[in-house]
Amino acid sequence: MRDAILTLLLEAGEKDISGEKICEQLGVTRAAVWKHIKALREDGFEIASATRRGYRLLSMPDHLEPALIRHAAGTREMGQAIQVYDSCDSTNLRAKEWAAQGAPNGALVLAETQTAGRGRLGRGWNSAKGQGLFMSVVLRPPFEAQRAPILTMLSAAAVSAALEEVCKVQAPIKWPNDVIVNGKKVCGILAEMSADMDNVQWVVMGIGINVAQGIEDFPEEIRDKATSLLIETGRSFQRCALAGAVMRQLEQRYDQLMTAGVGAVVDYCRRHSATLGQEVLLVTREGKYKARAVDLAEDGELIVENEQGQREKVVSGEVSVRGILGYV
Ligand code: BT5
Repeated sequence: MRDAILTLLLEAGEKDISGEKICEQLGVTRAAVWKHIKALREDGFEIASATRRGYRLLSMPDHLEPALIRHAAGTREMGQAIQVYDSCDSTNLRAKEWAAQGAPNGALVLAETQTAGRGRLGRGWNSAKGQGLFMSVVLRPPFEAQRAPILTMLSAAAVSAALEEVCKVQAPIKWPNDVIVNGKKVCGILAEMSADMDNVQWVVMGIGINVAQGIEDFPEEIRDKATSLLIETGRSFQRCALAGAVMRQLEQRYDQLMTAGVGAVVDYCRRHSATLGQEVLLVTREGKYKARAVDLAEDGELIVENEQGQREKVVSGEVSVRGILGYV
């Protein structure tokens, strides 16, 4: 009911919506509407009310609210089915559980904080309460497992484009799974998948975006490479609006991938790459070596040139790419 009332207030925008209309549309009593409006106010929503004219939403707190995210996204699928946790172990774990129980394509899990936020290869993800977006989307692409890595790039492209749109910052992609602002990591992506012999059953795309941390909020050992949108722009951003923008960008790009193939994603990542042209250190199971990142292949894999001038393809998931001079 809270969600439905909030949705009606959001849809009314700058106009008032009468208590009577809310009662009619939702089939509840005036007293019930009043009770929910009161609860919303207690949670920090500023709602104007005037006799005979009705209610109007003036401002919102920075809570993770499904109705706000859905409204900001304006999508068909991505970010429409939503679960929000105040605290959970990892949104990827929760989304994997939901996926196994049949969550639809685009289902989204968010948390205010994570007690066991995860990075790749067993690493952790620092998840300061209320200061970041910690979210995981369930994707059900109708293709085989070896095509799944493109979805990580697609998600990185969606985050990069959303940050450029909402925060007006340049947000290039450090291949394959980081989004960078001013040379530091503002977002990391962790893809996990379940597949059978023929097809992907689901992919859970975990996206962590640092929104409102100050530098002292990060543990000391990552302060040289981590940053937040607040640190880089000096501005605060509504996390629901940002989550909605990421979902909108994700849906657009996902639809395009399904209808026209990988070309547009790879092209976006090429044009917004923090990696291409850089000297990088490739860390593989066999050891480390230096190379220059020269291009993205048509399938999105990284092409590097080693010190002997030979070119080779790097497959994501098998290597870490590190900058020689800084993080990028
Ligand atoms: C990643 O791994 O960048 C993937 C991070 C994915 C996080 C999201 S949050 C929602 C969802 N639920 C989860 O449990 N995970 C996903 P990787 O490339 O391995 O980078 C991890 C490394 O980044 C760590 O070892 C630290 O050095 C650094 N790091 C940790 N927390 C960070 C933060 N908040 N911001 C920037 N860097 C961080």
